[in-house]
Amino acid sequence: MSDLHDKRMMENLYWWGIPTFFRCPHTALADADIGLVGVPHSTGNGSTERDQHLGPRALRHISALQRRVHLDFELDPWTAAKIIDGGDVPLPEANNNEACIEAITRFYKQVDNAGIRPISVGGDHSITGGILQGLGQHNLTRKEPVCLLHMDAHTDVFTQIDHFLGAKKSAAHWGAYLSDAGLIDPKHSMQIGLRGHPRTLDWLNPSYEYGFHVVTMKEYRQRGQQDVIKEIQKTLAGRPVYITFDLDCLDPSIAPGVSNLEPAENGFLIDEAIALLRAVRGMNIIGGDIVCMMPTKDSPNQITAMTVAAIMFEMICLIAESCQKTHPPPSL
Ligand SMILES: [Mn+2]
Repeated sequence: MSDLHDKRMMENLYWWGIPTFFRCPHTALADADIGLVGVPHSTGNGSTERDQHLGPRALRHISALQRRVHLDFELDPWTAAKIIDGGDVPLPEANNNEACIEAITRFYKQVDNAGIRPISVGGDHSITGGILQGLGQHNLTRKEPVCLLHMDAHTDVFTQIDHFLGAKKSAAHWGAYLSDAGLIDPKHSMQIGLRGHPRTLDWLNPSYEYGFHVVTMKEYRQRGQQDVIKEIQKTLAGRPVYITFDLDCLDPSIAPGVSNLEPAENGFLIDEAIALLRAVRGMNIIGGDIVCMMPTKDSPNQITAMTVAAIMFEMICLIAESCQKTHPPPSL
């Protein structure tokens, strides 16, 4: 039995050793291709329980299970790219959403200056506002606005109300204020998986008015996966892509530990979600996030946290594969 085999075996035991994201080294934000970051923030959406700040800890606990190689891409991401656990965004004013969003922005400006592509775990969906205030039109995007692959049961483009339970840059507002600031380009962004019964009949109007490419869950079922993948590729190709994945786009049966569940209509199953993510394979993906995990509502076997790890592994591989092409491994 080789030492390498023993090392790989041990690294996959989630209950062994010190828990970092996917067993990656916890280092300063420098000299890395990909930084895995926790954003333990939950004051941007208080409409259900407020435990979303516990998401990063839950993922660190379980993610060693997914420190794997990618069979379909024939890729070992851990050698193809330098990947670190960049720690958690410090949020000393955790109960003040507006202060947290600006703290998140300051943190991601450092990430951007270091040239590190971040993959983040929330936290509620308001974190995407802070992250993209830090990344939009800067270094990684080469001063262009970011184009979104946004998977979600909800639009997050509220314009009719100026705060959500007191939070202004809230989990419901980020899509609108980032568009207003020119940090994202809605006309080259996709919103996919919107479903359920909303509070008002005009709920999709702001998304259409901003020009987002909207694919509701009903439209996805009618059109079929391949047709939607083609639209993603046509809309995002050649642009700086950011993936934001709200776990409520998934069916509650595979992700029960999530805030704002939508039980009235089937969500994506894991193969469907992963196929949509792979639509941006080979593109310039500057980063991504996974939001709205609610660890206190997870099942005892932590299926939601394991699903989050699987989605994050997919994002890691999508970016690591491009790093490998930029810096091919030395031939032996
Ligand atoms: Mn959302």
